[in-house]
Amino acid sequence: MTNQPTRCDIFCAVVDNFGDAGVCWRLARLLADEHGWQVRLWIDDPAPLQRMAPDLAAGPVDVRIWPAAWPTRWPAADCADVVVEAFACELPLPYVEAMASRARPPVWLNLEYLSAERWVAGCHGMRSPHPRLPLVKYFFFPGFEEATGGLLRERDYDARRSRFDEAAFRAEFGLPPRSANELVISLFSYENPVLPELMKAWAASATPDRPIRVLRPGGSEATEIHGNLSVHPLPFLPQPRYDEVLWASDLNFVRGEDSFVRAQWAGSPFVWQIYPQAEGAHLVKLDAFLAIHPAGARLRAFWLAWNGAGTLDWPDFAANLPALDAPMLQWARTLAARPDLASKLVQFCLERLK
Ligand code: TRH
Repeated sequence: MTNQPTRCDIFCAVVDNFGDAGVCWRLARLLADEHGWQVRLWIDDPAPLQRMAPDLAAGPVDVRIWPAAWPTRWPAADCADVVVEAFACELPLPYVEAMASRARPPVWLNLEYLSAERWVAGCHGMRSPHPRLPLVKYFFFPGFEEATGGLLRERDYDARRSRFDEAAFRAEFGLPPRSANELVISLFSYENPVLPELMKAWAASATPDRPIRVLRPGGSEATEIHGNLSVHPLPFLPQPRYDEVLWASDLNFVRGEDSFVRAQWAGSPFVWQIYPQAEGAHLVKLDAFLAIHPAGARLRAFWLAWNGAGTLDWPDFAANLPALDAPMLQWARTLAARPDLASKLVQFCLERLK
């Protein structure tokens, strides 16, 4: 290798899958900001990125729109040293041919979805030779165990958190100062048929001594007040600021992959709505996570019900909340002590680029 920065192309096909853009953007930023890589992010729909990163034109990631039709030939010199194919999206054939024509082919990774299933550690880093061309693709699995690719986390996460000013955050979004014993809940979810029932349970359990304030990031409705329950929409914030919503809350409802990971870094109790899949495949993944989490047994019934399997019992879950604080923090610390995904990815690639 010369001392030129490593060039990396990330390919992301969003289709209507918002979170894929979230994961790719976070990875692209980390590789550029923390590792000095020269990153291009090829994305078919820039709309989700523009919401998460309104300042993206300022760099450091070079965002390119994935064109409807690619050029038929791609210059080999325009291929990166590292090529990340996110979530098995198919790379344009001319690009793959250009990769194969290079004297030293790029390190080609398929970045997979996050899962706590046991087989993940065994499959992380596995090779898949191209059937026709002299290329090898490696499977790169994010994960919770040491033997996986790890999780995305910024080096300055703790510093940003310690600078967070909750009172200023609340004032900025028109929320009154926190009252004693207020339970603040952030709610970021897919459409969920159980939500009206949960809202009713919140309204029924909120009291003057224990009011409930729900923050709905990305919500467009007007603020609603039902007795001691208030529901406030928040604007969809730039990606780093979504952490502030989590820090300002005592309980976080999150979904998909990226917000799910952020809730774990926040270290407060959280409820995960997993992306629903055919034939309940998502419930297997949900269960795999509950099995490795130190509070899994306490979370199980409520999480399953939030994901459509079982009866939602808010009073029972609420009574359990104080007992969740310690295991949530312990889990956040355990994970944060491990190398983060971007550092692992860099190491994996540099070893193969030597
Ligand atoms: O949008 P998601 O549902 O994404 C999911 C996952 O990627 C999942 O693995 C995939 O299978 C599924 O899509 C189809 O939820 P997720 O992953 O939490 O992504 C949301 C992104 O939006 C995340 O990066 C955080 C960001 N965000 C903001 O930047 N600002 C905000 O105000 C909010 C609420 C979110």
